[in-house]
Amino acid sequence: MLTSLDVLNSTLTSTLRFWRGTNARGGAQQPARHLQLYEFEACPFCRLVREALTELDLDALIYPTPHGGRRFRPKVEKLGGRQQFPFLVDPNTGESMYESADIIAYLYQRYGERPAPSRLLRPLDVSSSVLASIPRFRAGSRARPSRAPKRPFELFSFESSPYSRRVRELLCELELPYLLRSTGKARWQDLGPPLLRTTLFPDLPVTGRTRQELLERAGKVQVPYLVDANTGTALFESEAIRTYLLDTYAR
Ligand SMILES: N[C@@H](CCC(=O)N[C@@H](CS)C(=O)NCC(=O)O)C(=O)O
Repeated sequence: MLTSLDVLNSTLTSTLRFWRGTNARGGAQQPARHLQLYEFEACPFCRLVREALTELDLDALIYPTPHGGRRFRPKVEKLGGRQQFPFLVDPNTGESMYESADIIAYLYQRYGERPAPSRLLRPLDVSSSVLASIPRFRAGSRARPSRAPKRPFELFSFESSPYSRRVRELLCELELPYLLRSTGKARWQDLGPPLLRTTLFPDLPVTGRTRQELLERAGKVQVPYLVDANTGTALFESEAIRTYLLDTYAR
């Protein structure tokens, strides 16, 4: 019951952002080395950057920096001079930067094959992203004690996915780094939950870079999907993933 309410509430957050961060329009060039993004889930500016990652179909190493976090916040201060988020590091070009608008423009210019969305919409984007954080209250905002894994996890997710958000929030609070495998929808037939697609279009082959990979590796296309190479665990289902993370890494 509580889980269903939480999913509903997470759905409201995605609705307040007009479901941006759902579709991956291909064409972006995958960087040779993973982009590194220091951010926290509840931050409205960070959300705008995460949406761009989905829409450009870019993977990135996510280093969570919730309030009170001690694992990655000091690194950002060392690299950039202050604790402000989001902060992007691109090891391919040696560039690093603050400011969500600059990061989004950079990602589109460097890795997209189309112009970044107009900055004229920026005030609407920022205000709706601020509103979108409200239903989630403090989720993905404050650090909780945890044990650091040796290797980052892999998380198949797309920004607007209400279920994936619940997992990302916990990863963020526990300051657990992960390789975000962007799993945005590659065509309109993929809209809605996985069951709808398999019912309406049972014969449609899976398309999308990470969607095909997910099918091959895990047998179905559903997010969130967490892979923890530290323990050899791989899981679907947001509630099961949350329980696993709390049992294995929370202190
Ligand atoms: N104009 C900046 C604003 C960034 C910003 O204000 N970020 C807040 C979090 S939403 C922050 O870094 N706060 C400091 C902190 O969390 O310690 C942007 O668009 O990136």
